[in-house]
Amino acid sequence: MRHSIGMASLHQTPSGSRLHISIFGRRNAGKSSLINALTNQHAAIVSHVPGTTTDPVAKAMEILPLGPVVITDTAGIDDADELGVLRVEKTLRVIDSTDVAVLAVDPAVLPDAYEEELLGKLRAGNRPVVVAVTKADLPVDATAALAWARERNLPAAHVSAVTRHGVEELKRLLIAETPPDLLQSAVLDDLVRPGDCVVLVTPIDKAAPKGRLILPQVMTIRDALDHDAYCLVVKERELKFALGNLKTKPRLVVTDSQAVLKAAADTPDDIPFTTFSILMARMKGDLEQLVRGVKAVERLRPGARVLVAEACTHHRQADDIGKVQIPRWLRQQVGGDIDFAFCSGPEFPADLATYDLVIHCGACMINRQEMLTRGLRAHEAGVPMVNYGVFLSAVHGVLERALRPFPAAYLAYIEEE
Ligand SMILES: Nc1nc2c(ncn2[C@@H]2O[C@H](COP(=O)(O)OP(=O)(O)O)[C@@H](O)[C@H]2O)c(=O)[nH]1
Ligand code: SF4
Ligand SMILES: [Mg+2]
Repeated sequence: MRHSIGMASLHQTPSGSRLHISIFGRRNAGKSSLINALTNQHAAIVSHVPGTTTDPVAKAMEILPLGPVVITDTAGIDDADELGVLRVEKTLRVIDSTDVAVLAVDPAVLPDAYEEELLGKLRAGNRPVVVAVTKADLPVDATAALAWARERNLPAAHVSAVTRHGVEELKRLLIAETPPDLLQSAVLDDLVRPGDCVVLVTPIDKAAPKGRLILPQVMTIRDALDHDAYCLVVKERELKFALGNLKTKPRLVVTDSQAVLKAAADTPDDIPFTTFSILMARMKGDLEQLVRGVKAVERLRPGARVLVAEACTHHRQADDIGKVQIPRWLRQQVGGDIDFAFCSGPEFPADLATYDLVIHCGACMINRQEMLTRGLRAHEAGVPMVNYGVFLSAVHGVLERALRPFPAAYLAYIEEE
């Protein structure tokens, strides 16, 4: 027997595909508070008593926009009472499972041999390190702590867990330092389990390339197989018949946007349903941010400034989606003229704050790291950002249904502003 479902699920430990971030630093450096600030949750225990959390505690959580992560609070490994050997062993064990390390430094307690030794071990293991100089709200001069980081070529942010100053900057550094393949998530992550059936609706119309399927379709099929699930690929015409013939309900129906209205009508309401565009938007960027961005379209007024950003300089066609179709739909939605600016390729303007909305392409030619960084820059500038796929699902009136399989993004969509 080649496929044992039991084996497969063992193989897919939930933390396997999560980014592992470990927070190092001495007791009271602000590690637990920093974790809370990063996650907006009270997941780690914060205490005034040194060493309350005495063992490395790993917790799975969601850090937006990084996605699912495991954060290890390394409380206790600076414990002077503990036998040196044990302490070193614990540290090395944590470093082993670390993808990116955060070194928390209290500006009032300058780094010394403890931090140097830790840094040496992290560098020996080739682990990227970001320094968080903590407690930025306190009247303590952080110049020396920041200089310490700079002299060692370590990116550093000055953060406060109290005011959240610098938290976005820290996230940006984490994204920049993380090896891109570790930030990459798969198309169907968290959506299918071994043994599930996924139904893919792929219209074969004039726009479909001859003799093959397009990349998002192929990627989804491949990823279903990687998840030990199986696929049924149909054209929209056969969908209803195919669903009727299945003995068990499929876990998910995914459709091409071209066929979204018919596919939605033919898929019973209790079967999770989404589009390839939404799957790609989630894989490439921060779906929740893009959903908030699409809601901002409703607030646009005539005369608004909108940046249409494309990540590559592909050959443009007469009815180009970015230059022609998107502007037309946006003008229709807003009911007046809009001041459009366009950028393409690696240029992404520094002065984002002058725009009322950024509408980004599907980002197929750039990685998740770059797209997340663009999203964070828009967020920092206070500018909503949406992408073509999410915007078009809204234009087609199917966004609400297509978001239901993604609870956080769905909540962002239905929540009152
Ligand atoms: N004012 C201020 N106090 C902080 C900040 N971060 C942590 N603290 C305080 O510093 C102490 C140690 O913080 P904690 O997160 O428990 O440090 P840990 O031992 O490294 O986990 C606690 O009293 C926190 O309230 C901050 O950003 N601003
Ligand atoms: S969606 Fe892909 S092909 Fe189109 S502009 Fe963006 S990166 Fe280029
Ligand atoms: Mg702690």
